[in-house]
Amino acid sequence: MSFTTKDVLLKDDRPKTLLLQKHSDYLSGYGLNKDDYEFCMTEYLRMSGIYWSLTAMELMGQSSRMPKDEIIEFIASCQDSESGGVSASIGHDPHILYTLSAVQVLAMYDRLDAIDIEAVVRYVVSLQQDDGSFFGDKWGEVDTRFSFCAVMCLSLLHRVDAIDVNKAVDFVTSCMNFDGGFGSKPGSESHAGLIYCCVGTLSICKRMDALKADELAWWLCERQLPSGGLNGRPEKLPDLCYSWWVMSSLSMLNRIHWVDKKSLEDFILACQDAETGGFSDRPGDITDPFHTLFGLAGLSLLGNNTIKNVNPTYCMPQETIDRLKLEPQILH
Ligand code: GRG
Ligand code: ZN
Repeated sequence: MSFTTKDVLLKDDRPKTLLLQKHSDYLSGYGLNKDDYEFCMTEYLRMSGIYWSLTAMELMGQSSRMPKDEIIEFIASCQDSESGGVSASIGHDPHILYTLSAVQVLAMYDRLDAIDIEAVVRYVVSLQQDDGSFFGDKWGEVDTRFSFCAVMCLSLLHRVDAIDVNKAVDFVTSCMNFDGGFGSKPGSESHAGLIYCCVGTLSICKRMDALKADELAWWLCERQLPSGGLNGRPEKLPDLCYSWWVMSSLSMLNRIHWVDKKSLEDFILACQDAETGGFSDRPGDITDPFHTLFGLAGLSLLGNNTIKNVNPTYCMPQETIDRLKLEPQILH
């Protein structure tokens, strides 16, 4: 057995301040050249890419630099007229992940009228199974991620009542493990990303009472490594996106003070690229919009007041959640 901890070392010449202007320039330039190799290779997740970028820009107060009309038109042309679901890109198959991203973007823009909402509701309802779980699309994969996407999507549309909420909650709680954590399906290993999805589902359904809050928060704060960064499960390297999956969950549990905030902030800042802008998974790696959102959102949860408040359940600006009059449950 090895007792060495998998971790990274933060270098002395790492970025130590928040480079907001760099990140805004990075995201507003992303995808301007549609022939760019990386942009082409990520077409299969374009709709989520738009959600990550727009949310990050909103949190920096820079969303006016995004091509709003082009984005709304793109989303409308990704809705499938048969199923009502939304795809990642034009001509792709609809999936609940991209349906959620589309609804999140339209909610931020206050333009939910741009797609057929009743058709979205029908699509989400059609994916719920007898045991309360959700398929991701017509091919039938079940995952607690999809439960969260379904519930969040319908809540943004004020239509959670269209599904069987009790059964959805029962399925999610059936994925709870002895350590208080959650996996992708019953019996699957606890993983911080899926814990966020399950706690988020219970937060939206106002069933946080179903959690073992102390056990779960203990498992979550144990994810912090000497570098200050967080991993997603034991024996794994730290990754910036877990600053979101772990800290948002701890926030909903009202226990973010269980991690060392200062060293986590140092780790997040070290994941910035001072030349290109953007954040990467670990210091020195290549940046991307996904980690850029979770870097900024993580710093927002840590109380950075140059970034707008992010809602820990929805990973959207708190001002959007307030405008929609949504009140996800947070433990007190
Ligand atoms: C609204 C923010 C938001 C999300 C929508 C899709 C989704 C809901 C949540 C995804 C949650 C999740 C499963 C995150 C984990 C992502 C990730 C880094 C997976 C990598 O897993 P491994 O096992 O990596 O390859 P590790 O770090 O364990 O080595
Ligand atoms: Zn990551």
